[in-house]
Formats: sequence, C-alpha cells, structure tokens
Amino acid sequence: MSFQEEFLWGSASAAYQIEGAANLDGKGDSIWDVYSRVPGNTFKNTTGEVAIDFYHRFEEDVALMKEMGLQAYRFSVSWPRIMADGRTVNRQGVEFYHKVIDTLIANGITPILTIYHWDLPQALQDEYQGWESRDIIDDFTRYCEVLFEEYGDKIPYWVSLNEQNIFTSLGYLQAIHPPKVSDFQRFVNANHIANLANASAVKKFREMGIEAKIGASFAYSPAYAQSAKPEDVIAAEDAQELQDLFWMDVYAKGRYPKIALKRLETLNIHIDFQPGDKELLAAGVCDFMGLNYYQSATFVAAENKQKTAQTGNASQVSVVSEISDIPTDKLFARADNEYLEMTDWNWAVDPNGLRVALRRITSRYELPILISENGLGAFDTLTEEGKVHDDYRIDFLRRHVEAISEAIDDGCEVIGYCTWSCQDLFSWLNGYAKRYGFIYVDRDEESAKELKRYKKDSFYWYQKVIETNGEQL
Ligand code: BGP
Repeated sequence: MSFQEEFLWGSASAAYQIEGAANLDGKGDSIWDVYSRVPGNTFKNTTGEVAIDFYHRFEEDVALMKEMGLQAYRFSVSWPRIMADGRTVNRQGVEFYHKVIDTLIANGITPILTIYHWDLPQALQDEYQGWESRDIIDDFTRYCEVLFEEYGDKIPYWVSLNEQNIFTSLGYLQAIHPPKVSDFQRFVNANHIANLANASAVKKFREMGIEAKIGASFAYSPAYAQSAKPEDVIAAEDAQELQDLFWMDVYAKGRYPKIALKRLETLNIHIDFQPGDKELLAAGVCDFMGLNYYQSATFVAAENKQKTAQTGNASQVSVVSEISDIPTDKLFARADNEYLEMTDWNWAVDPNGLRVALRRITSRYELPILISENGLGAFDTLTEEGKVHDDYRIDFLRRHVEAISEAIDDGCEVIGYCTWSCQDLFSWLNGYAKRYGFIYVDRDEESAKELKRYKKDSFYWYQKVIETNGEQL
C-alpha cells in the first residue's frame, strides 16, 4: 500500500490557459495577451482571450471536479488581474479568486495556488523589461504579499514560480515565448533575477508567518546518457548540471551548483552577483519541490550529435524554435532514446523517468515532492454520442501512477499528484488541438463554439483511482 491517507489526488491549470475574460473587471494585459495577438507567434494565432471561459464557468467546472472526486485543484492567479499595472490592487480581481477558492473549499477540494504562471503584467515589461530588471524583485514581492494577506489562511500549498526553467529558456534563449529573445547571457541574467524574486517571495512568506508550505514548480526531464560511452555520460552529467540542478539546487539549497557555475565560466557566461544576492538566495529555500514531469531527456556528447535527434515540439501542429548554436551545444546534444515511444507531439513517453525524477530529488535534497503537473497531450475525438474514448490517456496516467507508487516504496515522500489538466485548455504553442483534460471542452482554434463540457472515459477512470486511493488502476 503506497499512497498514504492524506495523499492528494489533484489536477492543475494556469490562469491564461483557462480564464479568458482577458480585459474584464479591471484586468490589465499580460505579456501573453500582447504576444499572442501578434500573428505568427502562436499556433494558428490562437490566444487565451476566451480560453475555456473559466472566469464565467468556474462553478460548473468545480461541480464536475467534485463529481470526479478531485481532492486538490492547482490553479494560478493572474498578476495583471490582481494588479493591472503590476502595482495597484484591483479589488475585483482579488474577489474573483476569493470566489474560486471558496467554491473549491466548499466542495471539499484543496486549493493549491500558483503565484506566477507566466502572465507578467505587460506594464512592467514596458516599463523596465520585466524579468531583465531588478526592479521586478520588489514588485513581485509586493504582489506576493497581497496574495499572502488575502488568501494566506485558505491555501495550504503555494507554488511560487511555475517552470522558471521553461519561461526563461523559451523567452530568452529559444525565442518562442515573450519577449522572444535569443541570447544566452540575457537568459542567465533574467533567470538570476527570477531566482532573487522567488527567494524574496519565500522570505516574505516566512516573515509573515503564513502557516502553509511554499515551493517552486520545476519542469524536470531527468537526463539519461544515450550510451555507456564515457563521453556521453559526461554530456548527460553536464546536461543535468545546467538544465536541472541549476534550478533545483537554488530552490532546495539556496545556492547554484558548483559544477554548473564552472561549466558556464568555460563558456564565458557569468552570473551577475551583487552584494546581498547570496544571502537572499539562502533565505529563499523552499519547503517542497514542485515537480512537473512530462518526459525524460536523452543526451550524447556534442561530437556524437546525430542529425535525426528529435526534440520537444517537433510536430507540425505547434510553434517550433529555430534557434541553433547556443553555447551549451558545445557540451551536449539531445538524442533519441530508442527504447521510448513518442507522443503525437514527439514527447518521450517514459513512466520510469518519473520514478527516476522522484528518486533523484529525494537523494539530493530529501524534500517532500508535490507532483504539480503530469499528463498526456493528445488529439481527442468527440463522438456523436458526446463521448471521448481516451484509453491512450488512461494508459499513460496509469503507468505514471504506478511509477509514483514504486518511487514511494523506494522511499520518496510524495505529497500529491496533480495531473495536467482537469479540463482541456489552451496550450501556449499548440492552440486547442493538444488536449490534456479529463473533461473535453468543445472548442477549436477557429471558434470558441459553446464551450460545452463533456466527461471523457478518463474522467471515470480517475474517479475510481481517487475513490480507491490508487488501489484500482
Ligand atoms: C508545462 C506548463 C503548462 C502546460 C504544459 C503542457 O510546461 O507549465 O502550462 O502548458 O507544460 O505543455 P504544452 O501545452 O506545450 O503541451
């Protein structure tokens, strides 16, 4: 029996991907509102302007969550809904999240609040270039302070930054997220500032004596060496240092990993440490590690790079980065893993990788882990009878839940499991074609239609899993 009584069976979402109501009730533009309006930036120019209209339909959605038996719902707060200009509190925005949280609680669902899931107020991007300026540290901390004051006694688990590794690397290196920059040094600079902001938020949380837990969610694709060739093993170790520990060490230990720093130096990349930075990072250690797991990542030494290597979003139904020649290309290259199948979007399906991720976090940090995202993005078909037979999703999730159970037996402490996602939602670079939910939302890139909700087969499967606390998979 692996899952403890208090284990939380949940699901996750993010404000921009579900809410819609982009400019209602005093909400300001986020960088994603502005970015997705520019033709060519997103798949078929889709936006989150309407998304799945959670803003108006959250009661209906929470009722479905309750029916499914969901025990936790992770959602994010939109900073520009709380503060249109990034600083001035908008009471209507604050009240909206009070209503969502209260509705969840009234239905027996534990709210897990993500503070930042990528929708920075555009005003702060315009004023000082967002994450590239240290001015953001104070603004972000003030925003967090408002959330802690308002919701501090209602939320047991707080996620500070969602996937800092993704929003900095896609935004400042691969140029496929706002602000669409490709510059390794700027990426490292923005990331350092994000680390300081994250630490400052955690510090504020402690100072305010909030009786809850806080952690960041990290998109972790554990690194494998493609072969036992020692140079491939070193390449995978380098990838682990620079793509994983470079963030997780900061969250868990309050400092950068030593080898990663040295490797960056050899690439002539430097972190702009100012007086007080080290102390601030040390004061920002998290209570738990938030783990977003989708796939493992396989590497070879740069000189063994294969032309055929598949990476992330390689399908034609998404926006793909065309940037090449980044400094770390000298150290390692992504490679195929012949043992793994791929999803329709070329993501490696690897349940064991989740076990590896949980074990590596446990051995290095001994922290409890909240699995804050895991799921399968797939094409779904709505039948004429209003059914979605997503046995492929059930199979994917079942194998991942088994892997969690094995990891728990290995000694990992897992707080809960939030699948991505509960309802179908807007995918940043894949429009509405790539679906993740237990609940089908009838809309597509061309039209929001009526946004009608349908329960997929996986809805009933997860209901059983929750009911039996993971006994019946
Ligand atoms: C994570 C994000 C989510 C979500 C998910 C699926 O990186 O935190 O917001 O989008 O990935 O990604 P995608 O929609 O690209 O398939």
